[in-house]
Amino acid sequence: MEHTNARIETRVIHAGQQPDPITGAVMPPVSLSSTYIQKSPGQHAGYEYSRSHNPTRYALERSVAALEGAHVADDPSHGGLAFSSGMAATGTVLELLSAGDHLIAMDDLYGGTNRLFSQVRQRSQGLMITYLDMTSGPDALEQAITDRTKMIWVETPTNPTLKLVDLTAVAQVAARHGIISVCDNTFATPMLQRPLAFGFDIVAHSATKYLGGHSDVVGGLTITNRPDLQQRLRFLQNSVGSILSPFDSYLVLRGIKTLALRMQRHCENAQQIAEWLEQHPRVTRVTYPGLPSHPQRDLARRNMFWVDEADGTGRRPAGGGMITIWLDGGLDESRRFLEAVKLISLAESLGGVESLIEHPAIMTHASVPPDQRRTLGIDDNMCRLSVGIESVDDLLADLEAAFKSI
Ligand code: P1T
Repeated sequence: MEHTNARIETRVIHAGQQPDPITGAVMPPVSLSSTYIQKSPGQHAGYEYSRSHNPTRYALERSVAALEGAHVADDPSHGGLAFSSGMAATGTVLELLSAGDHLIAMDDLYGGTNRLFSQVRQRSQGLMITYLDMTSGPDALEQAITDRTKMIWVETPTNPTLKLVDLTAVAQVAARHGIISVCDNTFATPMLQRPLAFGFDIVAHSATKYLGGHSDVVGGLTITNRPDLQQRLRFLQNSVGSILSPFDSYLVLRGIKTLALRMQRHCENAQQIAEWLEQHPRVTRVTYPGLPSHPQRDLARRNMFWVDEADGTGRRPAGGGMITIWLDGGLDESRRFLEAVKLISLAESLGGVESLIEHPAIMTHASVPPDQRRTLGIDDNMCRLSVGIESVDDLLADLEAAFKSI
């Protein structure tokens, strides 16, 4: 049973997995065999070679396909594919494009995505890339489209400035022009935001973050509900070889089982901390999609929400677990603050059970050209906080002690 009609809190635990038919094992076994026996040349039980087919990876792929609302009926993964990292997933999606194709990307992206686009694929694949602030609405996007535009790539909320993209508007523009639309859904997760339901063609994830959830695995995912794109992505993944290992597939699948619970706590903690930070005298600005002061507050409510039948509207707004702040000061103050946190770890990455904090300009977004960083506000006084699921009182106390030191 695929549990596709069950609520998402049930799907995170059951979707894509059945007890092992031979042993009855409730968790999918970690299937390490690199190859599978054939009765006669070309006659096998659906598994030929582990780069191409792997039962543990398939279980993860079916699980995320169910969470993002994909169901490609004739595909063994139902529209999901698991990659060796988020960047491997991104790189393989770019392989859908041909030399000379034009890609329009949101202007704020994870630094590594910007690096892959501008410093690798522009040269090696001959892609033409336009970075666009899509918060200004669909008109600017329409104007940027040329007859060579083949893909639109967004993150929402963006990393690290937490800007939002109107998913419905972008998907409609893309569909009207026959352009493939891709949303990196790493920050929101399918618990809060399901881009396919807004009309997007492909969802990408760094599974290293909330899906894995425990900072102990690096992985990536793509999900699509278009059979043609799934077939092509599967072909490209098998050709390039950018697969997730069976053990890492198992770890992500294990992490996903508690995704609903974890996201609930990430959101509750982050909401409280964002409200507290907004009042703090050492903070000049806070961005968090759950704050009434977020410049796109109405869009936040339309894009990101819990599906909650108990609530009359069926939707309860949710801001996610990421907060970006600008401190009162410059690089010296940021350094002192980041060196002073004790419970919260100064480290790249996000989405784990433990709280992490970082300095985008020096760390995750160092590869973004300085003028682009300045335009986006990725300044020396900006810090990005990934709020974990610890006691919120302990997190607030840690932040307050660190503020005292600057
Ligand atoms: O690190 P990897 O699993 O390869 O994922 C890349 C990636 C893709 N998309 C988004 C939105 C991301 O945030 C990332 C990775 N980001 C970090 C490591 C970071 O600290 O922001």
